[in-house]
Amino acid sequence: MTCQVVSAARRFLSPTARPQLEPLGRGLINDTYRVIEGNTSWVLQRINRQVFPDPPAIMVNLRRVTEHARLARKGCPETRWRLPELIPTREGADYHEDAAGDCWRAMTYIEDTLGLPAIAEPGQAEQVGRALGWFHRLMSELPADDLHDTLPGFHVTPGYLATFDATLARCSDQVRTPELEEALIFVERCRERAAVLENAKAEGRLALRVIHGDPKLDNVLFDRRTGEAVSLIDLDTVKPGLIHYDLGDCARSSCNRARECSHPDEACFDLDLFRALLKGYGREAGGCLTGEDRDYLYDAVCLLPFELGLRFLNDHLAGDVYFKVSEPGQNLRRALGQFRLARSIESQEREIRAALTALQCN
Ligand code: GN1
Ligand code: MG
Repeated sequence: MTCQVVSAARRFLSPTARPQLEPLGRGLINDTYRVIEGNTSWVLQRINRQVFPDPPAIMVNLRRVTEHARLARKGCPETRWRLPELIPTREGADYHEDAAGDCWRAMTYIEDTLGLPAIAEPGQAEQVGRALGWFHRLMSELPADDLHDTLPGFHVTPGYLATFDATLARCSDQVRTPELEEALIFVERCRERAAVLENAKAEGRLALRVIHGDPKLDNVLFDRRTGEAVSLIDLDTVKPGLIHYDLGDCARSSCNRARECSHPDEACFDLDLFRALLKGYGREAGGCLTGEDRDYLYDAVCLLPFELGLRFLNDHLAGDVYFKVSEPGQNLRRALGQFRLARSIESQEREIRAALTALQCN
């Protein structure tokens, strides 16, 4: 572990502590570590300043959201649902800014849990749906304008399209490999539909609520013993938004038979997993969805893999400056994986719409 990480960890510890540190999770933006002190652990994160320009605003949101969850849990102590809590620095601040200008924060580690690299059976997808439904229900008690918009433009697909167009114009001399060609053709095919959610928002059909912003499978924690979902972590993107972004993102990540880093050929949307995800969501999110919300759910399921693919593709063309990569071309392959997933969704439109119509909201 580098000196910078160790000395950041020390800001949250007593001066004599001798912690052990190990990398944690598979996040593509922040750097995350587990800090182990005897029998207890906590989580240390370096906030990526390139992506999140205003760490104090993130911390205000985090405090609000985690405090709300803490109070809800106090009122219902037997609940299985938990959110991480903030751990202050030795001086009592919410985060520490080091000499290099990096921001560090600490949060509780939710013990006896694990993340799943992929969904193996519908019961697990149902648990993921319950986790997102629980989160939406809990956050529905907070007014959306109580939170800062920490990442303006996040999930605004037409904005990503405009950025992509500018990037592509700058790299017109890129060699058009068959993979790149396939990706570019797919973008043109979907271009017209890119604004569907933003238009519905502008027309007042869809309202802003407090959303998670990144409810991918990696961010759901399962109880090691019972296999039940108990938490949704990674709260930097919790902010005002459309719950459609969350549902679409959760479905693209949990109902894909392949993983984000798998070969693009393996991408395939699994209907059984999707039905199970909706069953779990409907059970928890009781009454959160309006009739108009439901009208746009299919669009969201189609749009979110396209949007993420477009973001990966843009980053590939821009030189891999946003998403971490472990080898050249990885962002292009990730983009193709998302685009093929979107195609698999389109080819099952009728069945997906039927599953959405059957979605029960108690
Ligand atoms: C990023 O850092 P991580 O892995 O939590 C990204 C999400 C993407 C996701 C794809 C702030 O999340 O939007 O869906 O990668 N987060 C941000 O794996 O851009
Ligand atoms: Mg995230």
